[in-house]
Amino acid sequence: MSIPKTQKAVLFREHNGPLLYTDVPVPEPSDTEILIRLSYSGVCHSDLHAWRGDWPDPTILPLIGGHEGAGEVVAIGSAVKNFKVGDLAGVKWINRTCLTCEYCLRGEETCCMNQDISGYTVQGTFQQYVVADAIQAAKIPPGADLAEVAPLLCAGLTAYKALKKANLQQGEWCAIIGAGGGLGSYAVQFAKAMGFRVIAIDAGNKSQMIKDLGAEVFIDFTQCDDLAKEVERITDGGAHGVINFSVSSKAMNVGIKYVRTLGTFVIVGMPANAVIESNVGDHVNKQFNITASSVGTRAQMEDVLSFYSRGLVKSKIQVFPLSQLSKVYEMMEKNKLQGRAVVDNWR
Ligand code: 8ID
Ligand code: ZN
Repeated sequence: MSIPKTQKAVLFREHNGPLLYTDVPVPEPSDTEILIRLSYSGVCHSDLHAWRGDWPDPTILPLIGGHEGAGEVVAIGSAVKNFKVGDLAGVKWINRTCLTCEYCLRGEETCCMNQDISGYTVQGTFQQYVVADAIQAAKIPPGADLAEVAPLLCAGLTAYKALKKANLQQGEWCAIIGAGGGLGSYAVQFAKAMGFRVIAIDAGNKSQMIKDLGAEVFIDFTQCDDLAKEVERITDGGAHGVINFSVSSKAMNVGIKYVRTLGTFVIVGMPANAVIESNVGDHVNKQFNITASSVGTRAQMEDVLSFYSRGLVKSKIQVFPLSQLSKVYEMMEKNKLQGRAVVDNWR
C-alpha cells in the first residue's frame, strides 16, 4: 500500500482555540515505532480536557488529540520485532514507557516517569496516519471491528483496571458514577461479568442504555435528593466499591459518603481543579480506602481485548466524521452522548 505525504487531521494551536480540520504531513516511524493507517478513533473526555487546557501538565502545541486509535500497520521501524505490515494495531493513552525507571522496573508502567502520552505529549489519533511505539501499541485480533475496538484502548482499559482496584468480591455492590459515559458504559459490563452487583448512577437520558448493559439498579442523579441515603438504603449500608467516572467534583464528594465500611472509593474522572473533602471521623469509623486508577498495563489491555472477543463486553458507540470533532466535543460537554463517540478518520 502506498503511503501519501500528507493527510487530514484535526489540530488546535491554542487551548480552546479553533479545531482545524486540515492537511498535515504523514509522520515517519523511528526505528522503534510503527506507522498505523487509522480507521477509527474513540473520543475520550480526556481529549476534551486536553483541548480546554483543564489540567496543570502542559500539552504540546499545536496538538492533534486522540488516544483510542485502531487501524492497520503500514510501515515498521528497523528495530521493531513484534509487529509486521498488515497487522491490526491500536494506539493507547500511554504511547511509550521508558522501561527503566523505578516504576517501570516494578511493573507499574502506568506510573512511568518518562512516558509519552498520545494526543497530549505526542501527536494523537485524530489524523489518518499515526506513529506509535511498538512496545506499547496494542495487538488487535485479526478481523476485529475497528470502530468497536477503538474505545477499548482507553475507555475499556481504564474501566477494567478501576474495577480491579475496587478490590471487590463476587456478589458485592459496586456503585458506578457516570455509568452512561464512555468509561462508565464499559465499567457496568465488566462489573457484571466479574460477578458484582451494579448500581449505576447518571442522568435519566441514559437510563435505557445503562439498563440494557445489565445494571441491577439505576439512579438518576438529577432526580434524587439524597443520593447517599438512597445508595445506603438499596445496599443496606453502602456500596463495597464506588468508582467515579463522572466529570463532577460534587459527585465525588457525595460518592465518598456512601462507601461501605472497609470499602473502597476509586477516583478515575478528573474534572478541572477537583478536590475531595471528607470527614475524618467518617474515615476512622468506616476505615474505608480512597484510591485512584490510571489507564492500565499492557497485560490488562490483553485481558480487555479478550473479554471483548468473548462477547462479555460490547462497545456502545456513536460514529461521527473526524471533520466534526468539534460537534462531538459540544455534545460531550452537554452530556448528550450515549456511551462512546467514535470518529471515522476518513470522513
Ligand atoms: O486513567 C484515568 N484516570 C482516566 C482515563 C480516561 C478518562 C480518566 N479519564 C477521565 C476523563 O478525563 C474524564 O474526566 O474520566 C472522566 C470520564 O471520561 P469519559 O467516560 O470519556 O467521559 P464521558 O463519556 O463524558 O462520561 C461522563 C459521564 O458522567 C456523567 C455524564 O452524564 C456522562 O455520562 N455525569 C456527570 I458529567 N456528572 C454526573 C454526576 N454528578 C454524572 N453522572 C453521575 N453523577
Ligand atoms: Zn482516554
